[in-house]
Amino acid sequence: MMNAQDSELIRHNWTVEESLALLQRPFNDLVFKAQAIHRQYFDPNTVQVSQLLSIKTGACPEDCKYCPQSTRYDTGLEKEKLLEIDKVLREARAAAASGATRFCMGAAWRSPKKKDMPYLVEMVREVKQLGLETCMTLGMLRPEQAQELADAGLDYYNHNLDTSPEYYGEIITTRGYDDRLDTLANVRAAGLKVCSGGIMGMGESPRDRAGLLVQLANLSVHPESVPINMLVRVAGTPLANERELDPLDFIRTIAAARIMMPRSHVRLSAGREQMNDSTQALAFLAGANSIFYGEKLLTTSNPAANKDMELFQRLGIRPEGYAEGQLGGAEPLPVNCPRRDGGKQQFYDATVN
Ligand code: SAM
Ligand code: DTB
Ligand code: SF4
Repeated sequence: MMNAQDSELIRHNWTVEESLALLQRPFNDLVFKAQAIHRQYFDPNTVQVSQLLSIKTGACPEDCKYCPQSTRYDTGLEKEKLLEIDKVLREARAAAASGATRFCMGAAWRSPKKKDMPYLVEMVREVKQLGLETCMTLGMLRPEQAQELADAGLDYYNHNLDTSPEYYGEIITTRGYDDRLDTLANVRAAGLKVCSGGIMGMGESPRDRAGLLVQLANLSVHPESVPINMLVRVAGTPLANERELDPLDFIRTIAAARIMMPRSHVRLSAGREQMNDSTQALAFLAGANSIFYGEKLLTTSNPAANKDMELFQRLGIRPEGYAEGQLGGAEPLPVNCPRRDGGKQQFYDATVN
């Protein structure tokens, strides 16, 4: 239900000029506005924690210039067949035990094949039984595939728009922007929650970053989850030598995403390992409230879990779903799951008001 505040702040008619004007505001004004909006919709000291697993690695036929998994670039990646369900479940149990509340499974596919669907359905069912939220990112989905995954109990589907419609052709030629929008529409129509965002630092202009945010914010329902990735420059990919984006411009993008999609979780996504703690702290101040946790993203590395928990502790941040009285997820919880004691031991035992 929309209240008066929502109807003013939750908009779907953003223009690129407005979005660009946000990105170009004085930094303090922009971050202050983002934090003020953030506080109207979220606990400012809580961050959602997801863990990623690559269930099928490498040998992807697509030509995404940023991606180490494309078969077209020699990145030295060892390709792997589809992981066995037992192996996925072992990883999911470990993720739950170390504090993640969502488990995201990614495959280096253009789109899933018919023969893969029973395996994917079974995987969703079993991971859900562990009390974790489930997310998949498998490439393009047709309506009936999205429905099959939704019926299996999948919670989220990740499919990024990556950049603006204008810049997209510089980065990917094997599928178009409209293909991506079609998949997002199919995912939404199936009743799945949408996770969609992009990558910063691919040589795009501020107007392209503004254009991406407009595409996301003007969807008929805002994506529930908006991953803002900093390009991980992988040797062998065409973007390996791209100039590093000013971290403050990355923070600006997070702040504008927070302002334009106030109720969405904005994820400080790939690229954290290359960021210092202060940049990450600024991202949380600008309204980021989700991270990928665990030593690995899909194929590249991520900060060690203990380093993240130390940062959370220094910032007085609690992982979402762990505060007393806020325990989420379906029972039964796995043995050793920190949610059994509210996560107090593992994460955070100071009181922040
Ligand atoms: N193959 C599927 C697809 O492309 O939709 C799913 C997996 S794909 C690796 C998921 C997303 O990871 C991409 O859309 C892209 O946004 C992100 N990604 C891939 N390589 C990246 C990199 N080097 N740096 C930052 N993000 C990256
Ligand atoms: C997203 O936006 N970022 C994640 C997830 N969705 C699938 C992937 C990041 C991948 C980074 C490069 C790699 O580890 O291969
Ligand atoms: Fe394939 Fe996805 Fe990588 Fe593109 S981003 S090359 S579709 S794995």
